[in-house]
Amino acid sequence: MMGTGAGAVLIFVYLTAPFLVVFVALFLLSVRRGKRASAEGLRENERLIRAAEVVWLIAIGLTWTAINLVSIQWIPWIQAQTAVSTQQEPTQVVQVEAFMWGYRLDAYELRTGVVKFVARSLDAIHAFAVYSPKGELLATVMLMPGMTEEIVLELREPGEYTVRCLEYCGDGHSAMASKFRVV
Ligand SMILES: [Cu+2]
Repeated sequence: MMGTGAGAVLIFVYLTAPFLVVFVALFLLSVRRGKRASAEGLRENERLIRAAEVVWLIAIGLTWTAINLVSIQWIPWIQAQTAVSTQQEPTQVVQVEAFMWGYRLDAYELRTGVVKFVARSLDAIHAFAVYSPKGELLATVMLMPGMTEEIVLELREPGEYTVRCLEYCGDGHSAMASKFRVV
């Protein structure tokens, strides 16, 4: 949990840094312009407009920073605790066939616990991605035709899970999905 949180903060910083540079540059530019304006002895209302621009810039910057800091807790993968990759022995095995454009799972209703998914593609390259009932991506594996892939997941949370394809595979790709239920 700790590790994931630190990773999230790091990514946040990486994403934020370029915007911060632009923001600081705009801010300095604005301040310099304001100084030049007062040196040139602009009329009072023009100076007010310049001041308002700086205030506006600061307000936007602060709002934007606040929104980013507050919303970091809602990045879904920080909370992805409903399933974990595990070394434990599976108590259930599900056979998965992927094809253009859908999935065939040989079980719809599973019990909470350790589940092994044995997946293969019947035609093109697909993916087998599992999403929790909350919509968090739990695991994904690429399915090459002719090869069998296995994912072992500990599914802790009851509810309806979604299976999706994350490898572009043609016209029906975006609708290529299936469901299973954990009780
Ligand atoms: Cu696909």
